[in-house]
Amino acid sequence: MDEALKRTDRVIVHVDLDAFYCQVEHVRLGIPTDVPLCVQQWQGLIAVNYAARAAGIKRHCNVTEARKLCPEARFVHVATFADGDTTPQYHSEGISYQTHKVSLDPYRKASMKIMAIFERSCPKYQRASIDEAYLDLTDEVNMRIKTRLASSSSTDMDDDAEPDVNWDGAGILVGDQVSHSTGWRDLQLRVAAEISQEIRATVYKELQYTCSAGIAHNKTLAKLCSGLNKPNKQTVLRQAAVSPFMEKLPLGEIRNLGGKRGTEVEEALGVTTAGELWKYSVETLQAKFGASTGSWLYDICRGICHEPVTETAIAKSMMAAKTLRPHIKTVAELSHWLEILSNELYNRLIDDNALNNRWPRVITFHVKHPLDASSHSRRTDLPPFHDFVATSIRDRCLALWTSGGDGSASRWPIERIAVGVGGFEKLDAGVVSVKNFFKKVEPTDEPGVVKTPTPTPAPGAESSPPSRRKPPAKATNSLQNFFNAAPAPAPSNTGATTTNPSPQKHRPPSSSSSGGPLDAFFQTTTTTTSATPSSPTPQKSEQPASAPGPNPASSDSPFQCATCPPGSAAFTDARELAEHNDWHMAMALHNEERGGGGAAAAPPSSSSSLSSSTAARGGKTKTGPARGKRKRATTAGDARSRKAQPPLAFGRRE
Ligand code: TTP
Ligand code: CA
Ligand code: CA
Repeated sequence: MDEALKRTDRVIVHVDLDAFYCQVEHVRLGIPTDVPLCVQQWQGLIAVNYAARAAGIKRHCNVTEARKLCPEARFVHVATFADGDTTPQYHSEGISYQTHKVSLDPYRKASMKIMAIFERSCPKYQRASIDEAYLDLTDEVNMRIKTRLASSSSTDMDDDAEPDVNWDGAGILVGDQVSHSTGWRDLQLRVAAEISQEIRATVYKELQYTCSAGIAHNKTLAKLCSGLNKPNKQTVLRQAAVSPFMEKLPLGEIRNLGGKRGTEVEEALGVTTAGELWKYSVETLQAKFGASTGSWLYDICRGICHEPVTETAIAKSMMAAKTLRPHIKTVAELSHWLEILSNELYNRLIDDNALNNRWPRVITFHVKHPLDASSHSRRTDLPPFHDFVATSIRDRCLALWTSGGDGSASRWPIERIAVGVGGFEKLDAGVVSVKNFFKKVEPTDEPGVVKTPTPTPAPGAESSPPSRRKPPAKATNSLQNFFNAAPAPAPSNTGATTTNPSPQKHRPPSSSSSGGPLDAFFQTTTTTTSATPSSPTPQKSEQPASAPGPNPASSDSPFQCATCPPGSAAFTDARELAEHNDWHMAMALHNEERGGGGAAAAPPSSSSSLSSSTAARGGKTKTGPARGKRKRATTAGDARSRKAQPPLAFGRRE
């Protein structure tokens, strides 16, 4: 038996929620899922449920078009912060980009709960976007196999014998729908299918969300499979079916080959499917695309992928930003928008503290004036956790603004503002006292009082999910650069013949600064970003969010990004362009914080998926169990909260 298990492989499941934002709204509003429902942001749709898809509505329709296609569909606008809101609200009237700021908090929170189930079910999991994760089930699968064999007569099985596998009830098989097969690897997949069903059932039972899953021997194949039979189904790719499946697979459907890089390969070699790459030797591919990328291509077109499931890195910074249209010209307006950003960061910081027991030291305030090429930034300290209230960040930024320093203090108008917090430190020494301090606080309904005894868990690398996250059609970096410097791949028993390092471990090229898929997915709204690379595995469909990408239909749009390479980032309207610019600003700040200068970063390429409202690196993010509800400080309550908390040393109110 032990010998036989050595002939097995890894078993990876990729799980992706069905029409995720829509499901969150179905559950919140108690609307049955067979009612067509779309989630809108301003006048665009960012999620469309399956009933609405059946009526012909697509994600890139606008609300007017969608209503024509399906008059009975429900349209739910994402939550927003309006003037005076300290937590995001589901406003339904008068929502405007000029007066509101989108919050994807409800989806982040739902995501945290889902990820907690994944983690509970499989400690080796990797959050890959706001609504998807990879689970490495190898250990659990092999344990189940051993246990079952031990309790049956099969223990006597000859090491050369191959076990019988019954596929009934396992899900949909890619290729031939065989009902039986033999082999250890198939047995592993069959057991993984069983565990996957258990996990999906748990998600449904606890949260009423359905999800789809792909089950295969590596991440790339599992990801390809999870989308094959949506919604609410799982798909298994047996090793025997890999070659026929890959042979016909369009190159662009493979992770990292969905954008410019895929096009580069297609054009250089005149190929469109993975199978057409088979005729090229690894040496030829390396000569054309570089050693790492060539080797990676050679493997990936055969369905070979060594990339490990890695735990999510924790964010190193958080940021919120807003492009201001019209530009603002008064301190009152600045104060208004800073308060909105302050509230947003406040909520996320408190969640992050509950989850990671850390607190940032520094606030960086960024201001961009219309005619300036780059923004100006200044820093100050963040109040300690126990002195922190919802308006602390606003007050400190206003103090920075009025204190002058780099010549930007008195300059109006302002086109964009961004506020970042970073320099996180563990509250190690004070951990007990700080936690105890809050535990002793009596619950109160008084608004504005920071009661932290029972915080809700936040996803580690929190970030805002994406809004429009179609990647720019053209990435700025070459395919070759993409994988350079990749670490050597883990040994594989998939039969790979190449000895070159696995490129997937490389950071995506697009933004020198950042941009793992996690970032992306942590990303959130276009206007809220945090930057920082996290996961080393860029994924085509996981580009959530970082840089709001251009609408593919708008390549001749007059709304072109001035920072991106000419023609590479066109938007349908000024609002989308503004959101995209917010992302640049966030990235610039992030780069600056990392010592990379303040220049605007390139937007994520199609495969780099940056994102995030929270950037990360350097730690493990664990989604822990909910610790209960916490009252947030509110603006109205700030005065009251100040009774219990000393006023800030500086800061000013308008
Ligand atoms: P997806 O998983 O790509 O899509 P989905 O979950 O809505 O539908 P499917 O069943 O096909 O997986 O994205 C997850 C959520 O991310 C989606 O519900 C809304 C958000 N999102 C955006 O805001 N903008 C985008 O461009 C995309 C692709 C997704
Ligand atoms: Ca999904
Ligand atoms: Ca997804």
